[in-house]
Amino acid sequence: MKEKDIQTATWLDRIDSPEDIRRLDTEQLNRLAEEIRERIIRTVARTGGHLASSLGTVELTLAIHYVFNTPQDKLVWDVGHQAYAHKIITGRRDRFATLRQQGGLSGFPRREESPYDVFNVGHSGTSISAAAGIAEAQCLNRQPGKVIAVIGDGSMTSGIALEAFNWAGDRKKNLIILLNDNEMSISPNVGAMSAYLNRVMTGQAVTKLRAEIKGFLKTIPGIGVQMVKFTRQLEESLKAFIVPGALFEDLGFTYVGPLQGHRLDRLIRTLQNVREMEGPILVHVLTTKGKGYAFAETEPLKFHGISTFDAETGHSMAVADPTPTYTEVFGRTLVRLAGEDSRIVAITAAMCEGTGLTGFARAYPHRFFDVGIAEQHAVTFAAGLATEGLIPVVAIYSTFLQRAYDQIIHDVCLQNLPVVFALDRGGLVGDDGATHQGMFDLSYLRSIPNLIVMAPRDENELQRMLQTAVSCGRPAAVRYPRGKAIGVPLEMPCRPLDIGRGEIVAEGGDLAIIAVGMMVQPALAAAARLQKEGVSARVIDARYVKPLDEALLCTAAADTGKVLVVEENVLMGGFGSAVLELFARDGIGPVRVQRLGIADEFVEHATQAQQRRRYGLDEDGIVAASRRLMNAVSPP
Ligand SMILES: Cc1ncc(C[n+]2csc(CCOP(=O)(O)OP(=O)(O)O)c2C)c(N)n1
Repeated sequence: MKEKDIQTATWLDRIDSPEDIRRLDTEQLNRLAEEIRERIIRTVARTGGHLASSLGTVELTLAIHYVFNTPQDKLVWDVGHQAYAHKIITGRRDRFATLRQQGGLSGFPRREESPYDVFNVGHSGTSISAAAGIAEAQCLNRQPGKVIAVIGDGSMTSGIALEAFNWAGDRKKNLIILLNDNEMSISPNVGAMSAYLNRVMTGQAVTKLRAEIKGFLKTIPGIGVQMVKFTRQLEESLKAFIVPGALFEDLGFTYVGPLQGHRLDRLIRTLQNVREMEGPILVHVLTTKGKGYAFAETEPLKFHGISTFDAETGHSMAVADPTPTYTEVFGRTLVRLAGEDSRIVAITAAMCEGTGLTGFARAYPHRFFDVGIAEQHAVTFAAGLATEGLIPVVAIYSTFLQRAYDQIIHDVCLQNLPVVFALDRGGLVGDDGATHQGMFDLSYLRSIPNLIVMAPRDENELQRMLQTAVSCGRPAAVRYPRGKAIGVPLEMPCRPLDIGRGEIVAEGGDLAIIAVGMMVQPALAAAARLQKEGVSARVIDARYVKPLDEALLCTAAADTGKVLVVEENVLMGGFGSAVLELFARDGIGPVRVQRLGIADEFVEHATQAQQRRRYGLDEDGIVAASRRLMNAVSPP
């Protein structure tokens, strides 16, 4: 940097790596923290992203990089949505403006991006397992260094985190867990662990009170000393309530805290001590979600994950559009159906708002269950409810349901229980990127016996499918996309569908475009364009990935001899595979089949439209594939 630049530079301009931070004093660090906050707010206002969580960890991030020798010391983030400050100070400051955009920085830590990103994340609860693995490997490799996991109180409730915690407490390897406790998951945190952490926080006050009572009792002549003895006896049994972190101590960790997470001086001093300690350590850090940005502090839920907004007012920049999202239509339909059938209950794994269940929770609080970030538990819990005659609807993002695969098979489908899976964010999800794509579900669900798998082409079909699912008496999954619906009217009364029946939505005889879910609309638009070129395409909305409408699909193949199958799912094992398997089994032919879907690769962050374009999953792509199919040499 030139002399003149140095004079006008902010502190942030001088930070190219954590090395630069280690040269600052506390006051300079505090100013740097403010500049980082400002940078995060301004950037996320333009790109969208996870704001509140990242604002809450600015001081913690600086303290970690100040005290520990990163990247030799390994820092593992949980979920990774709170790691924006980490990105900014680890050499990515100038690229931060590209956050979550095609070709830009990922919204989550990525090993491919930086040596400071030790482990790729996006799903909750993995940090302790990963850090424990790294700690074991360091031992085996006789490699020095500290391993630090940063996990939120919400993620700490997930099964994998508790499994890892159980393991690490016993293995006694050097492992530092920084529990970032802001009392929030996306919504306020739930469960006994959260209640315990709350007691630990207030336990400090109890300890003080206990000392005061003891002092007071001693002053009472005669009975005072006896009382103090009695208090001591009580103390052991009360330990769990009044000694901060006793639960963690009992499980093999040294507990440190609770610590004020926005006081850099104290954080640094404590972490310097912790760095010298051996064995598994849990440092309990109290932070405020949205810290330093009043709008986010007041409404941490709104600013957890937000699209573009005006940084001055906090108002969303999204263009007002009355068309509901699929999520909203799902939520409203479920409230309506629950009014008609008291057996319907709803379950979320810490995603009440995201999955559109807020209205349900308000209307039927006793029939609504937020189980925390615990997808496996959510599914088996639903199975338990179903054995007692209830109709549970488990609303989960497609990507997170991956966690509960065995529970779907072993606990729901094997017993043929009427659990409904409402799979939100099916298909390509956009800027959250590779960890959040819902592109595997058709493949991972269609191989499971007893399970019905459907995908709606519009919101009216969504309500019909949901009605079909809650009334079919078997396990059923309805898979729908992220974002706005089509804007079609919702028919009332809403009629359920025949199971396993697709529909011809455009007549034609030159080729058949068989689409499922959100691919039906671009298929229709493509057919209209092809018509102008003199090609008449029959468009079929398959509706069901399982069971297939075999007669409809085989007739289309026989009539046209040319079939294009379109799905927003990985090509392997998905809907197109099901169609090919059907044609092979029944010896349908001669027929030429082409498939459009997602290639055998992970899909990086970009807009949904960009992602769809990449795989030809839009009108242009379907037109181009249809032309190729028409021009291909006819089968013998
Ligand atoms: C397996 C899984 N389920 C759900 C989510 C969605 N999700 C992202 S962040 C989050 C809350 C995390 O809370 P916490 O760990 O306390 O972090 P905070 O945002 O409060 O800092 C949830 C539920 C996820 N990422 N992974």
